[in-house]
Amino acid sequence: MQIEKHKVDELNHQQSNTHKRNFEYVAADVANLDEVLAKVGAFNVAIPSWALGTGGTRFGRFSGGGEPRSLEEKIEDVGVIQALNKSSNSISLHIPWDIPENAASMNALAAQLGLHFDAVNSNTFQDQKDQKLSYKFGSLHHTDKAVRQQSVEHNIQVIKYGQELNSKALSVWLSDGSNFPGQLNFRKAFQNTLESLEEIYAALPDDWKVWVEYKPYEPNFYSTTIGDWGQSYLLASKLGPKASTLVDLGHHLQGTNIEQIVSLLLMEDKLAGFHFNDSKYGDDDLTVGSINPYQLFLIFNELVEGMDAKGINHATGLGWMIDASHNVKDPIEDLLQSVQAIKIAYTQALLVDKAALVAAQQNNDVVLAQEILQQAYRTDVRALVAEASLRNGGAINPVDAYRKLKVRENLINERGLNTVATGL
Ligand code: RM4
Ligand code: MN
Ligand code: MN
Repeated sequence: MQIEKHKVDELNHQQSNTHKRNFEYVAADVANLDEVLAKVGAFNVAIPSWALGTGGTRFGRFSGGGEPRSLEEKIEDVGVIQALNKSSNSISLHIPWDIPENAASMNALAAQLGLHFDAVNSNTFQDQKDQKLSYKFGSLHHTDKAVRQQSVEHNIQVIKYGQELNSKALSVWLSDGSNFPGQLNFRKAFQNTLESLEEIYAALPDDWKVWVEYKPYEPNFYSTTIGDWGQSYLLASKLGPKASTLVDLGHHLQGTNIEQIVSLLLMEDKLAGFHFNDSKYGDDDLTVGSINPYQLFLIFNELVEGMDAKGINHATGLGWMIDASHNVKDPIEDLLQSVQAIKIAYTQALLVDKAALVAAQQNNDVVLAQEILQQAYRTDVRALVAEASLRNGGAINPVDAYRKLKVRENLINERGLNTVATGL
């Protein structure tokens, strides 16, 4: 299904008076309004191919109707998201969940919808049908060289698929670890991982990057071989300039100061980008901004400050991706909400009075520093986000438009009620 632009325009028209009033109210206090709107308008977040179907947990999965049955249909769903929010112009594939059998036609379909392919993700955390050796005890870190070799080859194969789609980065997330004390020699596991990653690194095309994701636990519950940003950073440093650390917001123990991690990785040119999601307890993969929007704002505050210090382009300098999915929402609505939450946090971070904050920090004026941050955080910037979307031809309110245009009902008519997408 494709969204007709005139229908979005019509809905916007119906909401234009309210929008104008809200926009003028907030815009009056924004000194660099055009710059803010241009930056928000240029900001895009990649959609994960594995989150377009209804997500599940290990206890069950409750599929919704009209789920995409093929990669084509997933690309079409991202086209719907992009048509509504004009901030989701790329899709990130997980291989082998989504193998692009016919790259030329995938590229053509994506281009027709104004999309391109973002980072490709490898999968050595599950055994596939007909796979020779098992990943039960890990992949790149495995004690058996033959298993390591098989997982290296899989990653190289993923790069090849990615090249055909004009992707520029490989994301590696390993579930490798141990479930019980004594199971693993940490040092050997780390060294095996490094050696395996070195082989993958050597196979990267010149203009490619490899992004190393970390996660403290699950599915292994005693140790994870790339368990935190220190371990990822160590690997990325040893590998070389094409390697950096990917921060998935759900991959931290409770209370971790993620914004500080982000700040330092950025300082060291080792921040690859993000898998955005939100969490209450662990890797919950909840809708971005649904649990802790203040933390998201604080992360964006560090990002904006750090990227500006280095002259990095906000829209294109880092990898912005969502990695969220759950089983009680319509996946497209969930993704629309996530992108909105990211844009809201980003816009608020752009409103921080940086000169005043620098002065307050210099003077150790703790109260004023907090006032400055919260002045931006407590500004209702939704009309600024809406205005940026409107100027790009998107909807003032993407979720509302999705419902009013009856997109899910149309998808169910087209694809049926009992469809199950590959993915989480
Ligand atoms: C992991 C991790 C990876 C994602 C898989 C599906 O927890 O977040 O990025 O690819 O889940
Ligand atoms: Mn992730
Ligand atoms: Mn995760």
